Amino acid sequence: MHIVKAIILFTSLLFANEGSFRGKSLNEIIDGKIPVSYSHFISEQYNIPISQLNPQRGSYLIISPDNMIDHLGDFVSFKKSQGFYVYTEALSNIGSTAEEIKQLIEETLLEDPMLEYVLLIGDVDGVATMPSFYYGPENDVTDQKYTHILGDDFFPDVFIGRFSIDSISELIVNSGITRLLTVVCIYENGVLVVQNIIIGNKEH
Ligand SMILES: [Ca+2]
Repeated sequence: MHIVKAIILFTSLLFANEGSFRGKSLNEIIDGKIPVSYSHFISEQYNIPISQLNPQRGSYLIISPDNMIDHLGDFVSFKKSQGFYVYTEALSNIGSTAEEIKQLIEETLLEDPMLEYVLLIGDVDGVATMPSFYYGPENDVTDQKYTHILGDDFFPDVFIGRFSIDSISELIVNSGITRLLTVVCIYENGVLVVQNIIIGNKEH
């Protein structure tokens, strides 16, 4: 009986560790602030009602080829208007390989536990090259490896996206579309009751 209990406890601890948010203890979660986009994940993993959490808008890291940096102004302003603290990093300051980019993401996450999103600008080839990781016989590409930072697991530790653009005009179209998408969440007593994606013009 004791052995069974011990096995169950050990298994629970294993899963608790795997499912923890960035290695934080229960007390650290309750006493501190958390990135709002992880509210539901943290609520489920730690079995805490969302109403007892302190979710706040976090940080947004943009990594861009040097020739695109000067065209990110409107998009950066938009993300700031959503409450994000925005980092912008030029590729030449980081390096030229996927491993060097991943190291920058890791350093940012370790210094700033409120990091929520990483946005890569540029396709894997072309005039605005942004490296990625390759795998398999078909030489497929994945950005997910950028998010495997904490723990020896395949749980992503940060959200990641990419504008796979090859020109400045494509960048403007991509950032424009993103600006026009608005996610509206309505909560009642900390419970999500309505979530809509609205497409509209910000000038309206
Ligand atoms: Ca992980």
